[in-house]
Amino acid sequence: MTIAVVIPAYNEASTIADVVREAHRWVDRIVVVDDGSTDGTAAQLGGLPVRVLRHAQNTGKGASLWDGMRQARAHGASAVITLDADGQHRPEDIPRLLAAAADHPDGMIIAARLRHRERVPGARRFANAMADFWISWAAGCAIADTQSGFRLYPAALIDGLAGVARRSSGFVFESEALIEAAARLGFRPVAVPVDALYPADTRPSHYRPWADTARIVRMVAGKLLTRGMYPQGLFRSLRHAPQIAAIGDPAPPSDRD
Ligand SMILES: Nc1nc2c(ncn2[C@@H]2O[C@H](COP(=O)(O)OP(=O)(O)OP(=O)(O)O)[C@@H](O)[C@H]2O)c(=O)[nH]1
Ligand SMILES: [Mg+2]
Repeated sequence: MTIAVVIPAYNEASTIADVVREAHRWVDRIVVVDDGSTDGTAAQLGGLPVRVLRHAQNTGKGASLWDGMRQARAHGASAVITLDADGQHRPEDIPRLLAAAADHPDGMIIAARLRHRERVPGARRFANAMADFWISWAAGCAIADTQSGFRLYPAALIDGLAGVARRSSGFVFESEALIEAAARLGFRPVAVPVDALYPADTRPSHYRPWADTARIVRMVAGKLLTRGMYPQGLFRSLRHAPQIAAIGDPAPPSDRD
């Protein structure tokens, strides 16, 4: 597999260089999409082995992911791993995502923040639970951590997402991508459990718990209405637990370095 890592970044000057350096330990090809940042995010990347796509203006997370994915596909990537730029995803989990992808060639692999969920702020946890319920219903299967931006997309899945990229922007893109993957494109969501990371000095989220969740619910409601409320999807999403990859824990730091 030729893997590329795509990192959407909006005002992430304090973390982006470390995230890129860590990711480069596991994957050679890294694309950062600097989405109109005003804090010097791109300047932090000088001299690092990374391709930087710069947007003159902010276009949102979805449009940036799509740009990065298309760039990676144009350069022959057979799978894309997406990773947030704020340091909340550990690149050292990348090998576990790759192992899950090898076990599940028709899987859409999600690094699901199932460990230490108590660290997730209350409002965000509630918003995530809402999104998980609705998105799983529309996808027709239970999905763990639908709001994780740390995922592995096989090339064939990316190639099927052009319509989603046209319709859905911002944080809605990743939610609709999951539904399309599972309900239309035949890719089963598979979770790799990872730690939830919310350090005390985390910058304020770009995700707006009410406004962004409302946009996601509206998108899902539209899909359900066009499918006659898809009762089989609700039944299946409640009947079976999310699929979890049989992947070991990451090695402790002393074994890795
Ligand atoms: N390119 C681009 N990236 C964005 C935009 N908004 C957020 N991001 C990136 O998307 C990632 C996730 O953004 P966060 O604000 O941390 O949102 P989140 O992780 O879903 O929410 P929290 O769990 O509260 O941190 C980060 O890498 C951001 O830099 C945007 O408008 N454009
Ligand atoms: Mg974050």
